[in-house]
Amino acid sequence: MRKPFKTHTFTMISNFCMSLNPKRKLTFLIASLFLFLSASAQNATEGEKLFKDNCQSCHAINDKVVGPALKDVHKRRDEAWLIKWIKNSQKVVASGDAYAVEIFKKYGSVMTPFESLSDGQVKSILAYVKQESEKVTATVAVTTSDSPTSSVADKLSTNAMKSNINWLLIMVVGLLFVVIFLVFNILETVGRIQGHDVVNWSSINGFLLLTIGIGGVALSIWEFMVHAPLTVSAQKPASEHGPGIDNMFNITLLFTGIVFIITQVALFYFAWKYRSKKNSKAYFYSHNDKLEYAWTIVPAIVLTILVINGLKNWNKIFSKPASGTANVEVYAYQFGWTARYPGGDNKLGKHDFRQIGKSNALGVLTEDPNSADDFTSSEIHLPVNKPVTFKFRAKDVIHSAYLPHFRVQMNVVPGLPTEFTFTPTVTTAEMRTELNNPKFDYALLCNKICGAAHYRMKVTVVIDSQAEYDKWVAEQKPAFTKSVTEQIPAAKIQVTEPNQAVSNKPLASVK
Ligand code: HEC
Ligand SMILES: [Cu+2]
Repeated sequence: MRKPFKTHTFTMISNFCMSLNPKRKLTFLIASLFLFLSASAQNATEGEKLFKDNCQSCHAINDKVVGPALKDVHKRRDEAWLIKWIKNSQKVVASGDAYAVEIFKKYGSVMTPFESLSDGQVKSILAYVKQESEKVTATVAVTTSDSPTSSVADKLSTNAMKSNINWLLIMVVGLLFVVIFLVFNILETVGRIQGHDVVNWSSINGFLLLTIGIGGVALSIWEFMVHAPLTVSAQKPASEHGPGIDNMFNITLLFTGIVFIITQVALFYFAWKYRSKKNSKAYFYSHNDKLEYAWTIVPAIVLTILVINGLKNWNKIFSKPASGTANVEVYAYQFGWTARYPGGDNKLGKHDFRQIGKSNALGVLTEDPNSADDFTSSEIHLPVNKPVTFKFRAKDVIHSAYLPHFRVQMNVVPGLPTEFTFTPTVTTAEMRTELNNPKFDYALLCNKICGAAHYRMKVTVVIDSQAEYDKWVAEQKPAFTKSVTEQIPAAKIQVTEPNQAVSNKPLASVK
């Protein structure tokens, strides 16, 4: 048993040293530089954005998500095939293409058709995928290429090496504990021989507890000062009810913070102060009525204040604004969000889950005249300073709509519509200036672990000025016309032809 252990340790140490070899680092640098220059950067940048907007909800480069990992897909299929596939995969499957039929069978779900993407756009997505595929291959190749002597190291990727280093650290720390343990063991034995205690465990424990107490409180304060300002809660709220929520948080934090500091200081200080000493005797103290009154009544009062404050805010948030509320349906599915806007009539068409299908992802009833001018969007636009009601609907499992900047969160439950009305008060442009970050965007995130690609459930929310918003609405096209929802039996459809003039009316100007 000794030998393999030694060999293993040796490999780990040699790997560790290898990772520090400057020659290796240089090779890696040159290789990445070459890669960077050779990739058609411009193309791939556009591709990256398109990929993130359209494909990322189902695909990653190296991992299987809903669809296959796209790494090296350019080696599997030629460009013409890929373009056809991406524009309409079902068409390729229907044509009897053996490869297409096979992957469709294997994954069993339908990839969204992207007929609106131009060939050039698809090509730029493919360029991005190619660039990303090569990045990963290159890293592994460089790691392994210059260690010709070690056959074990040849097989190790960068990750494996990193984890070996961690193991080494864990071993060192473990050994340290063993040494400390042995030292104390020896000291105790010495004490026993000499007939008096060499190690005073009570003092050591008391001292350690005091250190942990001071260290813990100090770390909490540090965490607060350093990381709290980086959170969204530290930014000014971008909705009308936001300050109320922040206020509640702050008051709660103030009270709990005071209690936290007092109890932690007392806990650890007493553990140290009353550590066992020679000849010290415990003081018997059965109870104190005044103390018990105090720690019952004070928290009761504080909690009552917090709850009343909470109820007041709750009522304010959930009492509907008198008029002018625009409805937007926010539809959650694994793994993404689709917003449906009511169009000019400000009425969302009815829906029925039985209608959910290939080209009617939301299951909207096209025979409902109200749906004729409804349009969908993968980005949520809202006009500033207008109340909006989000009507939440889920296709599959429970999701949670979280808009941290607006201090909004609501569960999105299949079969149980929920809603939230709020008024955004700061436009995206204003927030960008405020934060001095030209790339800032509001986001709607899923806040319920809903499956493997939960983390991808993020869409951009844009708060426009009324003029920008009207312009955006005017550019949208009705989504539930006959041609888009052709799979519904013709007899059932009585779609009134979409009326451009009506549907282009800005949402908020409709009462
Ligand atoms: C709704 C989920 C979804 C979206 C969005 C999606 N795909 Fe797919 N994709 C799939 C699935 C599922 C498959 C596997 C085949 C099948 O079931 O039809 C697939 C297969 C593919 C393949 C073939 C992969 C292989 O290994 O041969 C390519 C290429 C591809 N997708 C590219 C894209 C691109 C590019 C986009 C974005 C423009 C995209 N997909 C968006 C779900 C999706
Ligand atoms: Cu989710």
